[in-house]
Amino acid sequence: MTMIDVQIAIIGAGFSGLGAAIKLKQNGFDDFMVIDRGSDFGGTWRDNTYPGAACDVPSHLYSYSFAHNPEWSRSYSHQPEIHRYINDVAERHAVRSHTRFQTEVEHAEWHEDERRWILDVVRDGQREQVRAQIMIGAIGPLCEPNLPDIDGFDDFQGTIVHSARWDDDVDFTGKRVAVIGTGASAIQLVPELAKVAGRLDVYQRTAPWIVPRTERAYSATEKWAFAKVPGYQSAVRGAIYAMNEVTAFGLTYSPKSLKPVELVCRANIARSIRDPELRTKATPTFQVGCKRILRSNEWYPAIARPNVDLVTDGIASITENGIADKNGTVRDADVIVVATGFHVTDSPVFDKIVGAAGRSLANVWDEIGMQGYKGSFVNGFPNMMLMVGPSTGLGHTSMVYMIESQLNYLVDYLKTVRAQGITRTDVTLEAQQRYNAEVQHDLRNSVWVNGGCASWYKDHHGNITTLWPGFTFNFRRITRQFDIAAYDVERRGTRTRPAESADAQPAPATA
Ligand code: N01
Repeated sequence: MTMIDVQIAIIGAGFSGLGAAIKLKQNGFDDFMVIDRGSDFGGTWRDNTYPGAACDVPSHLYSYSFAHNPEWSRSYSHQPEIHRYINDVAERHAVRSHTRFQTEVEHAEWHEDERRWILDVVRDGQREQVRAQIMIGAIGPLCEPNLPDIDGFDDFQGTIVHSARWDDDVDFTGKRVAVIGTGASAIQLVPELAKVAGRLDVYQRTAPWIVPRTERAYSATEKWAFAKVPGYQSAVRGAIYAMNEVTAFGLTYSPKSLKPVELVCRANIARSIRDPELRTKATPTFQVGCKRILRSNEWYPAIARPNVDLVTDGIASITENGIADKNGTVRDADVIVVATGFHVTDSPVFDKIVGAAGRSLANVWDEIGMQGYKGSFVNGFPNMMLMVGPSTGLGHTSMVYMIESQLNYLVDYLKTVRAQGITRTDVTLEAQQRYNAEVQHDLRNSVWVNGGCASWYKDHHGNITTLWPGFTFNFRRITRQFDIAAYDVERRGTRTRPAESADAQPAPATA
């Protein structure tokens, strides 16, 4: 078996893994390898190729601050353009030579005696071992498709496609199509499928709140200005950022102040749907913001089309030929599109990462909920930094901003390790618990906790462990510097690690 030794292994070549690779290079850390199971950069933006896939955060903010793109064609970009952008940035920063594509990490385990992460990977059917002093888990929270727990999937004789694993060979023209789910992915793909399908049944469990999408193409003059007028693109970026942060206030601290957003959503429904029964079905019953606020001008016109039915009776089972609802009606389908999201707090990847006490992330998080320190480190998993880890997700603005905050933290961590000859770093249980208690305290009045909805933002303990509470500039502030006091560290030639860091019992989750 081939064994490869590197200082730093980065798992994942999406926005965060690529960002980490670039920052490492820029700061003189050249001994690293990026590993990704796909065939190019982009992560979720490579994998989500369903028709209509697009970003609902404006492009000028949904991009790296160190790689502005004056050429964005539209105010909100579509998937192919974002995917292209990420690969262009990778090319410009020459990180491809550090990257192993089509390489799947099957298992990653911390070996205490060697002070190394050992990664078992499979590449072209060949097993290899990568040994790294530091592992960066840039695996992305939205990468493992979630198949709903509905009886009968195996019996279905037609075609099943998940939104995050699109199959371009499936022809929807004139077909009877069923879509399960009405989240961010579904509201983008349903309008496209409705244009070509013979019949389209959309199975809605919970109606989403949807604001209009103020999307438009940029003119040649605007693109010229973005490229040539000093500070113009940064100013636009800053303005988008500032406007979005206002929403953060409402989501976290004052859900009542989101009432105007709800009125905009209600007007969107009233404007687009005439049939009172369909209007009622399409109107959510939870507080706006409790689930992600979606953006679309096309969803309501699509579900009002004569060839589209919004089914709200609930799914009883999948049959050989279609879907049976809870009223006993069976609707035939040639293709079922499953737009039911991702395993976020219960990702199967968590089983593959095993820390110092021989326990996997899945074991640990099953017990305490998805907790970490500053979204980056987890007690008992030394020398491992997660990108977009616990409590870093957002409902209101660009994840790239959060990723870049973590990149600051990562670089300062690595510089500290280099300067001080550190061989082992483990966040203390006390620091992690204190941090999570603060996060949960900050979330107590939020719409995500009190808005009356079920969402993937919550873990199985009922805690919101995916979202950052409040303003993103606060996360930027706390990740500016690596705060070594929160960690048990061991330096070259010493073994000063206190016993409790790996072995102590974590506090149970509090719902
Ligand atoms: O997944 P979701 P998604 N029976 O989990 C329904 C990001 N994103 O892929 O609401 C019937 O949001 C479920 O119903 P309910 C973004 O962060 C961003 O759409 O749970 N229905 C829901 O309607 C987003 O939040 C963009 O009652 C079932 C849907 O499936 C995240 O990805 C674009 C069901 C799942 O919605 C995930 O979005 C796209 C069942 N058993 C995605 N199980 C941007 O524009 C689930 N559902 C940036």
